[in-house]
Amino acid sequence: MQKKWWHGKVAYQVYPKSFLDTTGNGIGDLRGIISKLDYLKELGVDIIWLSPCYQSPLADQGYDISDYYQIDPRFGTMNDMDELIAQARKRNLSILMDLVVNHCSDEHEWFQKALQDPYGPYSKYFYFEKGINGQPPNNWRSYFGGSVWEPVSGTDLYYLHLFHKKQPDLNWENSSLREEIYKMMRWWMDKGLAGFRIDAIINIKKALPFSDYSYPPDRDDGLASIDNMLRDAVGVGEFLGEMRDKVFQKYDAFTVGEVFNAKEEELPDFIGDNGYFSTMFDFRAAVWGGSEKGWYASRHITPEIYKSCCFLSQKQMENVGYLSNIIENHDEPRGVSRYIPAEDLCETSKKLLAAVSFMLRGLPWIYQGQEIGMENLSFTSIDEFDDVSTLDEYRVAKNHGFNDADALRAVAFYSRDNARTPFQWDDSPNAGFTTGTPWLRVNPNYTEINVKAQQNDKTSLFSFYKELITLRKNPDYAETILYGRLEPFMEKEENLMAFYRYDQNQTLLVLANFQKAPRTLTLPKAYKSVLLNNYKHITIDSDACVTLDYYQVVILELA
Ligand code: TEU
Repeated sequence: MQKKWWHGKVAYQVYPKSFLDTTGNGIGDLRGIISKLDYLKELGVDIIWLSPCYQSPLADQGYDISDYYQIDPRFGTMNDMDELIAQARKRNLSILMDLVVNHCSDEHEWFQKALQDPYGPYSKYFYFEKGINGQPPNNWRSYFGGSVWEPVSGTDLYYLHLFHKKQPDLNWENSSLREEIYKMMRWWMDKGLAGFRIDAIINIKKALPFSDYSYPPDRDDGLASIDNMLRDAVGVGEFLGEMRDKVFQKYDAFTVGEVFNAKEEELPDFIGDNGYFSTMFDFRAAVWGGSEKGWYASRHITPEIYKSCCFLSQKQMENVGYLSNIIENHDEPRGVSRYIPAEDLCETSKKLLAAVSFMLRGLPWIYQGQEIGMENLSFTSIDEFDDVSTLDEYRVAKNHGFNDADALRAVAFYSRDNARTPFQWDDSPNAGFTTGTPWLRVNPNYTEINVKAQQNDKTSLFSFYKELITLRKNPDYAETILYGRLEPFMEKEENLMAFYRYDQNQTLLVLANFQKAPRTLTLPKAYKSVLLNNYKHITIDSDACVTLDYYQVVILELA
């Protein structure tokens, strides 16, 4: 594998709307991010991905862009963006923007022109299709529920939207559209970005011509999952290869793909040495247990299954490319609330989860608030939710017969709003996020879980993340952690997540007791040193028997 500049780095996702508000409008902004660059530098972050802050009606929280060349005034100005890029560069921090090009907003100029002339050139930037006997062109279901087709008023046409109806899909078969996108991308790279996180990109290739999926409907709405389309769509690489050749390669851009549903045989094309992207997120654990029926039918992941998901992805990618490892993002529940059994949630178990994720092979990511162990919010009413996806899933649960309380319980755990509650900076009102009214409720546990309470506490989760990052960047161990192979150890031991990281010169062993009950095991060989431990002590006797305490994780260098 070719070594790359970003392999030894640590990446961080900022969700601007919930990061820090400096104007009192209750919404996070770019100046708030600028004011916290030193905080991110202290944590040990090198690469920062900004979720969208372009002009947008925020129908899908900015993933519905109405002008790719403007910053939305709620987040600040283009001068603020230029300042952020400049201030980041001063600190040797790389900025990525979110590239959202499967769709734009229905308020984008292109779409407005298409509506004005549904048979004109701008309608070809989208999918305007004739209905069939007054019905939508086919039976595909949007990711956000309901048909993917919306009528074009005054015509017998419909337009396609795989996501929200305010997010019309861009027609990537149209080379004029593609050139418009590449021009925009180059414009942003010329402003000094290091690259992009690439949104929902697998969706840009549709299975054409549009047809129904007659597979037994997976829900009682008679519609069919988009997964069917993704399975049948062939040739997304034609567009992704063109994007790489026409933009990324020219800037040596760092790119991370949000890729669900990739075909196994295509993975080397995605993130191999000359792949479409530098890396892609590993979503195996995040999607485990999901059901086409809806969130209400999802199964909760266990530590043992989390472990097997991680090992499976590591195995699959070890000779393919460099993964991006996450425990959460803006679309997922808080990782500590998802992967740690609720009754075991504490600083110690949060440190264990941090260590096993950070010691996997690949680029480690922190989503804002993960470094202080922010948790899911205990929602009390469906009225508290903002997320379109959650509101749809609530309807699905109700349609399936759940009462209000059970439907709320079913969706609250998985709601994207769990990750979008305001960042918890301190124990002042609104957790120091805003002097105004926060756009989403602050988690009441902010009085205990906040940066101020942890930043100078050597025993805090925040400090443990700093130790993990320092270890990854320690020249004595970096080569093994970055490029060493990963091999499970005692894999059959339930709730023991243990694995070697090794190369020809060094062997490290991660031992994580992913459970309450202590356990004793025999080391495979003598150890040289304890590199990291989420306890002050470790019990190892002369026979190399080690006892791991409640959610204890240790990283050993073996002799
Ligand atoms: O997500 C794409 C995606 O497939 C998942 O978001 C999933 O469908 C969704 O979370 C259902 O709950 C990207 C962005 O990360 C997400 O925030 C946007 O809503 C979506 O694309 C549309 O741009």
